[in-house]
Amino acid sequence: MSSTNPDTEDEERTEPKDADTLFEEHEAQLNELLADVDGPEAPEADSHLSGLGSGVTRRDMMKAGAAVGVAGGLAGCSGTQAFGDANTDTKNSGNVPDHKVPPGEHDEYYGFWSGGHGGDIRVYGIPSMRQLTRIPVFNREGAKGYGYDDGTAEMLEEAGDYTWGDSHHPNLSETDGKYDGEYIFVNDKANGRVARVNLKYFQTDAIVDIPNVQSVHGCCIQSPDTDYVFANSEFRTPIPNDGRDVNNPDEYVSVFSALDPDSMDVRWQVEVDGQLDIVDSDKDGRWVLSSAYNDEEGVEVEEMTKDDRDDLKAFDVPAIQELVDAGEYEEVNGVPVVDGTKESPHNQGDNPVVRYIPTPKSPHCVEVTPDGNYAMVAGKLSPTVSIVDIEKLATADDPADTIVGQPKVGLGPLHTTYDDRGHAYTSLFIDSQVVKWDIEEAVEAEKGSEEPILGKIDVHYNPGHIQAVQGMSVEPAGNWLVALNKLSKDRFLPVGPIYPDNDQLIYIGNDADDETGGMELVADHPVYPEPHDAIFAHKDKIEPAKTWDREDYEGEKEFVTEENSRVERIDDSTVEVYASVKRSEYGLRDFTVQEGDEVTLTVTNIEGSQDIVHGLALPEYNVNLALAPQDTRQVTFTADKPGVYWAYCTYFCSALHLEMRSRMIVEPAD
Ligand code: K7E
Ligand code: CUA
Repeated sequence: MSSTNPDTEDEERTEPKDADTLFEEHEAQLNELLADVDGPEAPEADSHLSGLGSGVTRRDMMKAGAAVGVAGGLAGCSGTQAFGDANTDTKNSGNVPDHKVPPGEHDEYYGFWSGGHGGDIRVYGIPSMRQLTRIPVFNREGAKGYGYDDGTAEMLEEAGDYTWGDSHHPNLSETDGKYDGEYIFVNDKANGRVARVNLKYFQTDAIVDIPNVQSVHGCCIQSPDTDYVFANSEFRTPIPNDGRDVNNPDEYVSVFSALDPDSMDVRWQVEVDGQLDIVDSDKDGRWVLSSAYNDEEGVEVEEMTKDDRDDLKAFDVPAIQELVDAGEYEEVNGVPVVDGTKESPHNQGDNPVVRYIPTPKSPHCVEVTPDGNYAMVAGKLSPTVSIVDIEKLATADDPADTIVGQPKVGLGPLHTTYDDRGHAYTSLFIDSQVVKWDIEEAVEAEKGSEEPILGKIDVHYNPGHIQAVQGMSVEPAGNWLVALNKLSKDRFLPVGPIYPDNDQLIYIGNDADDETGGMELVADHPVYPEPHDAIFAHKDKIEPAKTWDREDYEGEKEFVTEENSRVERIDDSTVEVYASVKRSEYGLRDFTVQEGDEVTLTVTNIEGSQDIVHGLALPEYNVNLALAPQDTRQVTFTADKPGVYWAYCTYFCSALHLEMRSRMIVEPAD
């Protein structure tokens, strides 16, 4: 590996660039990296998918040569140079298992992707990368009738009635640190919400709009037993944000929120100094760590990037819960808010409830190792990853002493994931690479050392999150890794100016002593904008229902049979219509209401067979129900347009699907 430079860290600390220079250099460097791809280029012979880091690297190196120089100035690292000219003959070693899954066979793992500002969760099979379904969460979605039946529409309304969200971080619920297949919890960065997806039905069953926060970025569950769900507010605002202190940014705050995973109520919040970004839990139910940029508490980019260090916040959750139980809080908008600022009385003495740990430099993520020993904080504007020793959080006198290693990994480190053999993998946004490194070696090496690096692989291009199978749990699988690349540039047929992202599948099951450390690129996969993170679980951990269990809605909604399909007039202006549905008919061939009636339609799919789904759509009434077998849905609307309306089935369910209709007659008022 190339030379180490332990001085970098000090140089960076003593001579920070001024904000304008830093910002300009960063922009110029990004522009260079993204510049001048006019059209798809024929792949060079040696830049085939499995030809790692060859043609593409050289081409980009030509273009980005100057830029790398700038970035070197920015972050004090020569980054790709050690690898750019390396051996290009890195065709598939033959040791990679086939990622293609033959017709009729199943993938080994589920992958759950957040959909970014699409607001959904996408479900993929790993390793085939086939998309299996999408789960609408913060978005309305016609294909699943989500947001159209009364139940889901009311849930979305009560959670703020926004029509979209920005989902970033899906988390699987755990028992004993292992995925238990019950729920996914996911944040909405845009509107400060957290949602829960029930994995029995792959359906969103709760959304909470968290008081006192504007945006939620970091989101995690508490390991090992999902006793809490945690949410970081990224944007500082006055709280309550009701018009007070709008021109007084010193009064803006960020809070850390703890939710009850069953009721989805906010149990408490902690106000902090600085800001919060991403969050992860230790594996013992005590410490929860939040990374941060903008501890400067700036409102403009130059201020936000001014300082050389931003504080990681480590929350002592049981200690905070004790304060709340003892009434040591202020209630704001109905939520107990504990003072976790540096000056707080709770943070004096030997056992502060929030520890502030300086980390370089506007860092991005924090991810805890599968054994729970360390948390990795990727430096973003620093080429390092800071290794926090979690055991030391309770004992270190100086919080800075909890940082026990700081390997220099490359430019723009954002996210880290893990295999089952003591290796960490970090995404390098600016270098467009994934770097593999040895965790214990990095703890032993001097800070700023490149010695722990085992290899780097080019990805295409600009990776954000990377995830290895079960790398966030106590049971990492150590075989597949996906790099969620923000840009695909020239990798796919052009589809207009909004390009797909590119998720790349990388095999990490080999530890070869070569330039990539054995990592092999296996597949490109275009994705609709814009996933941020993903989480993977072995298929045996997830047990989806094949049909609805009607006990799950008994007492709330009727199970409508063919026999009790009927129209009930409740009063002069209210009508209830009940209809069953099966191949290829509705329980009512027609139903009549009066113009102006409020109509509640209750429909049950009485089929008992898996995969026989029916719909009920009513043209010009915006009615769109999707009904899985044994499910009942309701929709309420006002019959304000007289005429004949054909209710029809939206799922092509049988040879008589087209004939499968019912007629709604709306008689004119006079
Ligand atoms: Cu790095 Cu929102 Cu996890 Cu995007 S976040 S990349
Ligand atoms: Cu039921 Cu088509």
